[in-house]
Parts: sequence; structure tokens; C-alpha cells
Amino acid sequence: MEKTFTILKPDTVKAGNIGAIISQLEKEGFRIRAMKMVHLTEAQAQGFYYVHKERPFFGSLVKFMSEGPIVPMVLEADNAIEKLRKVMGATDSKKAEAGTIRKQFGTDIERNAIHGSDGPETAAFEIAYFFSQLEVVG
Ligand code: 3AN
Repeated sequence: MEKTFTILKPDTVKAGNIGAIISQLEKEGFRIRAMKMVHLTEAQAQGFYYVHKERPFFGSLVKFMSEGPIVPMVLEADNAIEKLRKVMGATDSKKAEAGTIRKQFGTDIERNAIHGSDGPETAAFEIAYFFSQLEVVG
């Protein structure tokens, strides 16, 4: 079993899609090992996305991720990191495959409903950014 990290982004929370997305994740075989709701400051969002700090969309991404509450979670499954990337779909919701979370619940390349770690090192950093060891079950 592998752990990965996900965030239901501010657009998801605002639209009332938390339940629908969690339901899909559970149906796909993910088990929730940690979950909370937080509203990041811009500085906290910058810290989370520091790998993107040179990218042209960084400022806009940080504004979006701090505009409202989000739901960070730790998920567990076989091959969880790759599996979650598949279930989320392409970064740009408009280009994501039918049935993926981003296609169903996202709007565009920025407001794309959900974040998922892209590798084991990123997952470890991202889990530790939001959760203490005590808050992660199993
Ligand atoms: P993913 O979330 O699919 O791993 P990344 O890591 O390339 O995508 O980008 C991180 C986040 O930055 C994306 N989830 C998206 O919200 C935002 N983003 C990526 N590319 C763009 C872009 N060209 N314009 C605006 N936002 C972007």
C-alpha cells in the first residue's frame, strides 16, 4: 500500500462538490488516512507551491489556492500516486478525459478541482506540510 496527498481546491469547496469527489475517490478504492479543512494564507500557499515559484502562473495559483477553504487529505491505495493522477485527469480540466474528476468538477487549467502529488518525494513533503504524524492513521 502506498500513500499520496490530495487537496480538494477552493473551487470544489465553493461549489459543494466535496462529497461527490470523496465518494468517487472511495469508489476507486482509496482509503482516507487523514483529512481536515483549512483556509491558507497567501504565504502558506506560496510555501506549498514553492517548486512553481518561477512559473508565470505562480501568483495567480497562490491567489486561487488561498481564496477560500480547501480540504487536504492523505489517501492510501495500491500504487496510490499514479492511480490518483489517473483518476484526477489532465491538469487542464478542458482537456481531461471523460469521467475524470477534473473533467467533471473543474473549469480550466487553474480552477481544476483537485491536486494530487506527482511522486513519492513530493507526497512526503506535501503530507508533512499539512499533517503531523499523529494525524495520519495507519
Ligand atoms: P498538476 O496539478 O496536474 O500536477 P502542475 O504541478 O503542473 O499540475 O501545476 C500545479 C498547479 O498549477 C495546477 N494544478 C494548476 O492549478 C496550476 N497550473 C499549472 N499550469 C498552469 C497554467 N499554465 N496556468 C495556470 N495555472 C496553472
